Amino acid sequence: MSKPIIIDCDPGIDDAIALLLAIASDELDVKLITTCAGNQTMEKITTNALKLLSFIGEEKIEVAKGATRPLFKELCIADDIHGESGFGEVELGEPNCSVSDRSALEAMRDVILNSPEKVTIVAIGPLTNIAILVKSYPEIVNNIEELSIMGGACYGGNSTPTAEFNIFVDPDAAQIVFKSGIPITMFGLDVTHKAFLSNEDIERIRNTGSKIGVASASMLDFYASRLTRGIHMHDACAVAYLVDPSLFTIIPCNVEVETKGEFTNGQTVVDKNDRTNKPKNANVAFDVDRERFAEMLYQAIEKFN
Ligand SMILES: [Ca+2]
Repeated sequence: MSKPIIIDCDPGIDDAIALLLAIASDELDVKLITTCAGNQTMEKITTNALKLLSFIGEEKIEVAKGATRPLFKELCIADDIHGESGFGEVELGEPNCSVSDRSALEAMRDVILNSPEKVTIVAIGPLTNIAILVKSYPEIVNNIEELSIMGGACYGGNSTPTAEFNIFVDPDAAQIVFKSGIPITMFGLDVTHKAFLSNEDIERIRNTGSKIGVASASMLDFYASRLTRGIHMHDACAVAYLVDPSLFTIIPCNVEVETKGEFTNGQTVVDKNDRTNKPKNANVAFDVDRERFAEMLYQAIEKFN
């Protein structure tokens, strides 16, 4: 039986690949997509989600708008990596579906409460929507199976020397989520930097010949042109784990989020060596079988032929 999931995202090129993987996977049933400002502004990322669903003929999946900015900080976006539209220079055409009448908060609550099984949330943007959900409806925490998060790092950041982008955008939200008691699996830069595609992988995706294969490869070309250290499929890790957990090496750790540091705001403080004896509130991924991961992404995209 497939696992019911909600995807909270900010598409975003690697979000697009993560969405394709989730939708293609028989193991997962995407009940809802919610958006959270991050890689680009709310209007752009929500339009991107709708365009992608229209492009692949999955217009029936509900898309609900969430937070337009972090809880307390000003929004910072990643247009340097994802471009002016959020999808590089790829034009997927106008969407033929519209955004939900429900807010992300209400839609998440309803999907979780109405599901006979516990629902898993894949959070691949800043954690603002999830923090608001936890604070607004604490009674539904027990109905959440797991949070699979792309964010943070044990060693070194990409927005600052110590902070990863998704957590850096809204550290206050992240700290609420890590303290929520929901089972968390964290895919930080320690593992996502090992989850890269090679240029050959991208060519293989392009050569599927399908319109989604060609569009995905064009997005990845743009993404590659903006990155100097590899074509990292950050967000897809949080989905791939739900399809096949055996891809990853995971260590339970205590994780706290730095919300006050002068130089370290947004850092995830991962107690990998168990210095604090604090409760292990997250399973943190440190390694991935890259070859199998890349093959999984290829096969997912090929399925849209
Ligand atoms: Ca993202």
